[in-house]
This record gives sequence, C-alpha cells and structure tokens, in this order.
Amino acid sequence: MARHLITSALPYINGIKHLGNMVGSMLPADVYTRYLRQRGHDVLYICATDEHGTPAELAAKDAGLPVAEFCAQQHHAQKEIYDGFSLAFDYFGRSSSEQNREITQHIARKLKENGFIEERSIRQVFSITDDRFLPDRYIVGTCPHCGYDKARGDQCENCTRVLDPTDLIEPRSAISGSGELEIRETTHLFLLQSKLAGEVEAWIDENGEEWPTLASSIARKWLTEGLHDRAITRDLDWGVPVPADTWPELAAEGKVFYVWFDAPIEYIAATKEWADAEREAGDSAPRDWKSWWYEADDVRYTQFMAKDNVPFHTVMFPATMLGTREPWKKVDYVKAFNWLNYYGGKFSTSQKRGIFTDAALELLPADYWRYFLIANAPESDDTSFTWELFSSSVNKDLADTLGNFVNRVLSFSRKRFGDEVPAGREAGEAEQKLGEQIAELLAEYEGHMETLQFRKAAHALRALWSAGNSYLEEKAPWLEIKTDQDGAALTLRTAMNLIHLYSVISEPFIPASARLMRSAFTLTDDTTPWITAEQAKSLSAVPAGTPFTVPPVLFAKITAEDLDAYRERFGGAETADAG
Ligand code: B3M
Ligand code: ZN
Repeated sequence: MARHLITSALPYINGIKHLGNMVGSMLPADVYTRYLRQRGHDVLYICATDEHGTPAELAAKDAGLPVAEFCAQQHHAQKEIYDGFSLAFDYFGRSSSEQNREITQHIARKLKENGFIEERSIRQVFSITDDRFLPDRYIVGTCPHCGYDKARGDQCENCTRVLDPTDLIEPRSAISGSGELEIRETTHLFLLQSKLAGEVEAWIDENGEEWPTLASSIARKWLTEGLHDRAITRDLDWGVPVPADTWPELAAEGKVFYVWFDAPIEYIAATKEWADAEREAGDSAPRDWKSWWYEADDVRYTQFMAKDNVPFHTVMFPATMLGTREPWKKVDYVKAFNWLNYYGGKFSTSQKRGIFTDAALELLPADYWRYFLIANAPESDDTSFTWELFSSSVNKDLADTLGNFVNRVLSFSRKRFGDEVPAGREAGEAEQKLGEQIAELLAEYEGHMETLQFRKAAHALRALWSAGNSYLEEKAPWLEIKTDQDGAALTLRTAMNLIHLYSVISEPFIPASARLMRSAFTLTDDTTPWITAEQAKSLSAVPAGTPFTVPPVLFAKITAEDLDAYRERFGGAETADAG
C-alpha cells in the first residue's frame, strides 16, 4: 500500500467547462483515483477552482456582479456539475481561500529570503479615468497589423498576432472605454527564474525520465528557450495580496500576485482546506495536510493536465518550490493530454461550438460520457468528438456488449430458475478456458491502469465484456436448457459471476452503473474492493443460491432521431469549418 497524491489542473472560474476540459484533467484523474483506491492504496485527490486573474474580473464585470460573489456562485455551479460526473475529489477547494493566501505569501517570503525575488521598476499603461494601471487585457485598440478595432493589449484576436499594449492604435481602457491613458513607472516583483534554471534542469533530468513524452518534451522545449525572470505581481483588485510585512510599499499600492503564481500553490492550500474543513466539523482525528506535501518522500504525486498547462507545472512551479529551499513535495509523474476537438475544430465558448459539461449531463447520465471520453482520450494525439462516434460507442459497447449481457442473463435465469443463482453442474472445460482468458485480460487491464494508459485500459475492459458475450453465444443457454438443465444453470451461474466481476472492475469508468450491477446480488459479504486476475480465474465469487434481482436497463440506445436532435442542437460536421 502506497500513499498517492493526485491533482488535476484547476478549472478556471470564468465559466462552465466543456468536455475537452473534462477529459484533459479531472476525469482521468478520477478514474485513476478510483482504481488506486480499489487496489487498497491511500489516495488523496485534490482539485479546486482557479479564481484569480483578469479573466475572472472581466467575467464578473460582464455578469454585473462583484468578483467575490461571482466566484462564489461559479464555484458552486462547477462543483455541482463535478458531483454530477461522480468525480470523487477528497476536496474541491478555492484558490481565493485564506489558506492559499497564507501559503502563497509564505512561499514568496522564502523566495525573497533566498534571493530569488527582486523588485523592478517597469513602464506600464495607467488609466487616468479609472485611476488604475491597466494589465494587457484591459487595454483595447486598433491592431496595427490588420486594423481590427477590438484588439487586446496582449494579442489581436482577429489576426492572432501577439502585441504589446504600446503597439495599439488609439488605445483605450476596456473598463471605462476612456482614451485618457499615460505611461507610468511602477514597481513589480520579479521571480529570478534565470538563477534557478540549472537546478530545474537537473531536477527534470532526474525526474522527467519516466514522464510520458508529451510532458517531458514540452518541459525540455521550455528549458531550451531559456528560463527568464518573470513579473509575478499585477495591479488588480482581486488576488493574493503582496504581504505587507515584507513589501510594505507594494502592498500599500494594492499589488497582488499573478494568477499563475498562486494557482499551483492552491494544490497545497486546498489540502489544508481539506484538513481545516474537518477540524471545523469537530472531528477528533485531524487530517494531516502537511504530511502529504512537506518532507513527503513516501508520497507518490501524479498531476493531470492539458498540454498547454505543462510548462507551468514542469518548469515554473518546480522553480518556485526549489527556490524556497524547503522540502516541498514535487511532482513524480505528469500525465498530459492533447486536445479533444469537436468535428475537427476547436470547442469554442464564444462561438457556442461543442458540448459543455452542464448540457452533457442534462442530455444523458454521466457514465455514458465518462466511458466515451476515457475510451477516446486524446493521449497520443488530438482526437475529435463527433455525435456519430459517440452514439456508436454508447450503443455498441455500453448498451449491446455490457448492458444487454447483464439484462439478458439475469432475466433469462429468473424466468427459468427463479430469484436465486442456479446451482447446476460443476465448472467444465469451457468455464476453465473462460477463466483463463478473463485472468489474462484482467492482468492486461491492470497493467494499463498502473501505467495510466487510459485508452488501452478501456480497450481491455471492452475485451473483458466481449469475452462474456462470446462465452454466452457459444454455450447458448436458451438452447441448452431444452436438453440439459444443469448445463444451462452452470452457464448462467458463470455469466452471473462475470456480471459481478464487471461490476467491480468497471467502477473506475462507470461508477453509477457498476453500483447498480453489483447491487443486483444479495451476497452475505460483498465488500471486496477488487478481484485480482488470480481470483477471477475461478469465477466463483457469487455462489449458487445467492438471491438476485434484475436491474433496470443499464444503458439506453441512442436512436437515429436522438442523433439528429443532438446534431441540430449542438451543430454537427458543418460547423467544423467555422473554427
Ligand atoms: N486554470 C487551466 C486553464 O484555465 C488553469 C490551470 C491551473 S492549474 C494550477 O487553462
Ligand atoms: Zn490584428
């Protein structure tokens, strides 16, 4: 038994996430967490909303709400959706927490003590009307390259060129629209990453070996481009304030830390939120948050994220942690994902293309999405969501191969033998062969789960379900029963053992359906968290005489009419060109 710390990239607070966000971080982390828990490990799965930064302020402004209130609402809305997807976080925190302020400030003080933070004066745009400095995204104007009149200070959305606010023609404030701007000197904190580059490189050499190529190649690319010193403060109202005891002047000016400085620290802070929540609840055994993060050599730490987040997690956050000169836990394994596209184009919030997590749950139960997304996870390449692929995967794998097997076996047995698992004959050659095949496939499945290869794991799981179908077709109990009652009873008992096995091993993918399947049997002791390949061989966990019920249909098929309706509502292939 090992201690596993698992985090998935923190979903940003500015809106409901789409299915691409889900499959690129939280969902695979949940599948892995569930698997490890079932295998008896001590697992802590932490996530949170990432709440600071300009996009949060701007989204709150659009919603007409004070930013704190907006974030509280959005946190709640996202949390509900993740519950709906059965994400089994130990804690889902908020980067705007007191705990994150405390730990972020502590880390900044340490970095300063060790000579890795310095104050530098820079020139920045100040809005006289708004009486504040304007970060890049708060300045709009006309793009000097293409003439687009709503280009932002950091980039032109129209021609995608990267800009400096001073490039803009007729620049104005995005807050008030005022053109009364001037350039003023202002002081910011800089993290001296250049001083830490050598250490980060050595750390990646030592630890990155084991990471999947997608993660390690991105980390190396960033290192070769050089680790530059970075401004880690901003002039915003909303964020972790610069600590007044250490930088009184900057604190008085209202500077806060840059969102990417405090966001990864929230992994630690959310763990403290988890511990503090229990203390508040008056529980007597306080959770030891620090043992997961500080001098935690016995912990194995796995991070899940989409590829655009890799540089922050493999280079910048480790640089920050190394610079504290304190023994903070650093990541052991980085599982990164490519993009999930929608018919080959990007998911887009503004263009309303693709499927958002709230809409997905309104349409169909979480297990349909969980299974499809993980079976098609963009691991080695970008992949595309299409309704056609989705419905064929649901209909074939979930409805036909798994759901139909369960229903057919249980209904037929009840009809012919009543409400208990029939006894019949001792297992014969066919059952022995089946047991061996199942054991082999199960070992394969376990291997892929251990190495976090989710598509391959899904493939092995599907093969396990198929093996049951082949056995049933071969034995054909509906014919067998005409001449050999005992033989038919043996076949059904074996098939029911497969159903029980499926309920245990499919749980990481489809937890709700797995529970339904498992509860079909009234076993005297059904607490086993996992069935190993060796145990699976004998297919005997459910003995003759066990009472059972027939669960409702597990997965409804997606019909041609459904498919039309989905394409109509969400846009199908024809929308691909737009993105
Ligand atoms: N919030 C993901 C994003 O919005 C970002 C992840 C932070 S993880 C510390 O792209
Ligand atoms: Zn442009």
